[in-house]
Amino acid sequence: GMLGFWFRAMLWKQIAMALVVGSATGIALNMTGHIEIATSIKYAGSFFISAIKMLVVPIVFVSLVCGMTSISDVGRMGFIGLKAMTFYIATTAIAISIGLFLGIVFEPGASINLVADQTVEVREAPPFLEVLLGVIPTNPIAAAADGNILQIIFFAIIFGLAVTLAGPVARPIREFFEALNAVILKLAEVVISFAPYGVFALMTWVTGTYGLDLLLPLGTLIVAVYLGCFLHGLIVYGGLVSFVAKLSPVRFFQGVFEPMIVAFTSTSSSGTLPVTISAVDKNLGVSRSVSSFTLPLGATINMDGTALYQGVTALFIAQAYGVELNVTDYLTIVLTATLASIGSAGVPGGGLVMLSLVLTSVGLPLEGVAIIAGVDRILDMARTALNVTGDCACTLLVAKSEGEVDLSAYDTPHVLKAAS
Ligand code: DAS
Repeated sequence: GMLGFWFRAMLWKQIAMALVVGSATGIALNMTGHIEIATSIKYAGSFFISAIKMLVVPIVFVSLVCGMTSISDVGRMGFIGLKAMTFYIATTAIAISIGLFLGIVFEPGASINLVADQTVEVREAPPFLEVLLGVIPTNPIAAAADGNILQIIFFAIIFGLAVTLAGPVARPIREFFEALNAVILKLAEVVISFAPYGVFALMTWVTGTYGLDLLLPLGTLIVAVYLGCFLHGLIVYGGLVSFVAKLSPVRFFQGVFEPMIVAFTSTSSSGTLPVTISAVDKNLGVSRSVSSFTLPLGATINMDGTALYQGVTALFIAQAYGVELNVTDYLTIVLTATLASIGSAGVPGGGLVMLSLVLTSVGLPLEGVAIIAGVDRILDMARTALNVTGDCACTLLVAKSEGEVDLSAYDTPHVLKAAS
């Protein structure tokens, strides 16, 4: 019967069903005035999110150490890093441009008339030298305890290199990490199998607390951000995968479906990492010598969805307050939104915090953030899903150019792999 049907379904189908049924349940609860039920269901979702987050630090560290010990050529590693960074920054700039374009075309703030009650002083971008210095952990254990991904990446890279450099004597260490990696990936698989229930609970909560009425006044803004994320994903990532990597874009999107939905409902790229790493490994056949480095890096600095959202919302706020922007302002937004998206933490609402940087750089009133904050969760879902998809697309492209994609794994239909 129904139960058998549910348990026999593939994981990605269960997740897709949970998304639809959860949204419908939330809207029904909201319309019948049972918002408190929707709010309490959130806790079921939080169990799932906590369980994945539990795996972030171990999976990033262990998989990166394993990735490093499987690389014999250090120069090549640097080259992979350079390629990934170039890709990350270029696609981010494209994303903001799409955001600005949609902001101009849709004019989401045109119907809103607000008057700023304070003049804003222009703020400077964050000191990047400081950010760079912050990458070196003075205490690696503290870095792990704080979940500071950039510091963990740094320590894992030099630790992994040292294992290689130490030669035969370090063989037990390498084997130990290989075994640990297999265990942690297994653990991730177990946690991910609960994704449908987490997704159901989180969707019920979001749609139940927002309801349809609350979304209407800012409807154009929401449509612009969702459309932008959709277009960027389809055209930029779909295009790069088919024309540059010469791989099937359909397989790509099938393969990253699970991390996309977990990102969509959890609104955290860092939190989604275990799911992302496992999907890129299993569904796309990317070698971990590339993915163990580019995925955690991407989850921390590559946020195309966040950049796109910052572009659209900056224009939204300018329109709502009747501020005219000139070409210099647009260029400033492209620059500061690139920096702001790099600086955003991969946590819920990380991009909203950094939005203030973009606004002040062109003298827009900061109170605008308050209006956005009301619907930020809805916007966060779309941008986080795009952020994570971008990390996967970049990883696939870099791996393909390095000959590190197992093409037979990539071409095996996702459904068959799930069944085996
Ligand atoms: N939600 C964040 C992420 O994890 C970033 C943001 O808030 O824009 O990708």
